[in-house]
Amino acid sequence: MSHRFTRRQFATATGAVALGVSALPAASAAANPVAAPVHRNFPRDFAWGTATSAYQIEGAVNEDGRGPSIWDAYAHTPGKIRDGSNADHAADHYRRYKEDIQLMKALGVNAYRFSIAWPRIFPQGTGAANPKGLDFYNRLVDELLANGIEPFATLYHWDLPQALQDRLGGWQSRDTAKAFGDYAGYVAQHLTDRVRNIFTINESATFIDFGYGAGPVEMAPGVKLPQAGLNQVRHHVALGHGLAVQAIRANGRAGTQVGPAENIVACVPAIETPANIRASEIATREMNGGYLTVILEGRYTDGFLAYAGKDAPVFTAEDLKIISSPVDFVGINVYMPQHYVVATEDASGFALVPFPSSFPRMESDWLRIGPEAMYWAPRNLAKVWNVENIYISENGTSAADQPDAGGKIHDLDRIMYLRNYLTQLQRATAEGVPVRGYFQWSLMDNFEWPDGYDKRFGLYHVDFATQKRSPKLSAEFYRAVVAANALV
Ligand code: PNW
Repeated sequence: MSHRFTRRQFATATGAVALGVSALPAASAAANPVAAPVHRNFPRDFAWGTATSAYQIEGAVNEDGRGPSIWDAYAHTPGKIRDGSNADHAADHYRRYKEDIQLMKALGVNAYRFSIAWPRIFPQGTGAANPKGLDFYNRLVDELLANGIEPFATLYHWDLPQALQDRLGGWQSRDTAKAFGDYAGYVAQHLTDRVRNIFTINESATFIDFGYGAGPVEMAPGVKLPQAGLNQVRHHVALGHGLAVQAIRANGRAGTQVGPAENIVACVPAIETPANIRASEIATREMNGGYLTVILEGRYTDGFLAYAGKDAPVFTAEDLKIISSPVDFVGINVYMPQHYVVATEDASGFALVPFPSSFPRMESDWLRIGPEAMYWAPRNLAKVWNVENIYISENGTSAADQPDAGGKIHDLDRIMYLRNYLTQLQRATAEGVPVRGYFQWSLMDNFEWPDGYDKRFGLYHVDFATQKRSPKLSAEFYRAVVAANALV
């Protein structure tokens, strides 16, 4: 039998609406549970922001004494970037930052996460500072504050000064960790009179695995290390984080809030039973063993060391103390569930469930759609380590973004993605998970690393030929959420 409406059924259905049957009598309206609106609010004083990073938007790579970074060299190497592009001009934010702050204002956000380009501040990585480089961030911060937007600065979003790569092999050397600490101290001295929140390092997991490992994606510097070398890089990056925390405490204004911005390995219970939930907590600790766990506990877990075996990093007890310097908050970038987890009877207590090939994804092939990661990642962070202040330092998606005849982009898929993830975030905050703010990635389309300009993550569309910015439909969605401080 056909499932289509017969002509008669169709006539009856439309007829009912035409006759006004949908206008229910008052008494039954009051009794109708559908009529009761549920306010899914976020906490008072919640920070609503957007996020960007220096190399992805600034351009002006030779301006005002900026030194080269590993991403300049990498992007200019033929064959490395999917569309053959580089970020020499990117979104020209270095010149258009005032206009871009007005885009934020139009969204109604009260916070902005940006990154500082280390090679603008120290063109050679160490040595003489470049005051003109710092001046850009002074102008940016002043303009943000004048517009009522709280600046959150990230110190390292992957644009390592090329000089440190040439001289030291980048993060393969602990001297790079030390140089990073010195740079952090300098920034703290000059900006923390106005910048109250600092993220140290963005997504160590991503730039280490893709920059130094044999991962499915390659990023700068594009060095392929064996496992032992990779674990040593990991250790140096964690050490760099700890040295930066200490330098900010020593040189920054008292009360400056500092923490990492990590691509947490989000472990989600495959089915939310008590046993699987417990397994997801155990997995969270083990699967983040190379970075968040050592930062928050001051030790590598037995599981991490056993798994690494002879490839374990070389470290001292003093290193672990530095790495675990107390932080004020933990920032996590949440895009997807890295793993679904079930409980097991064996010693480990958990198993990772393989993903079926039909698991849904957004436009970037790595971006799996699993909104409940936005509940479980902060929930397990708070549960496992008693973290009291959490920021979602990034969340967002690429989309095909096809303009209609009038040029408007109706990015319903991005709205779908954001609404579902924010629903799970509200579930977390309603249960008391201490998430203090959310930074949507990204304010506008930008240079998406090895994907070049081929993948667009912005709430604002950027025409890279004219640098014109236009709001997509998702910008209107986000503005409505921020204005209501609730799901809409
Ligand atoms: C993050 N993955 O990168 C970065 O912090 C941003 O700079 C970037 O633009 C954004 O997310 C969107 O990609 C990631 O393959 C890159 O799992 C790749 C992955 C995750 C995060």
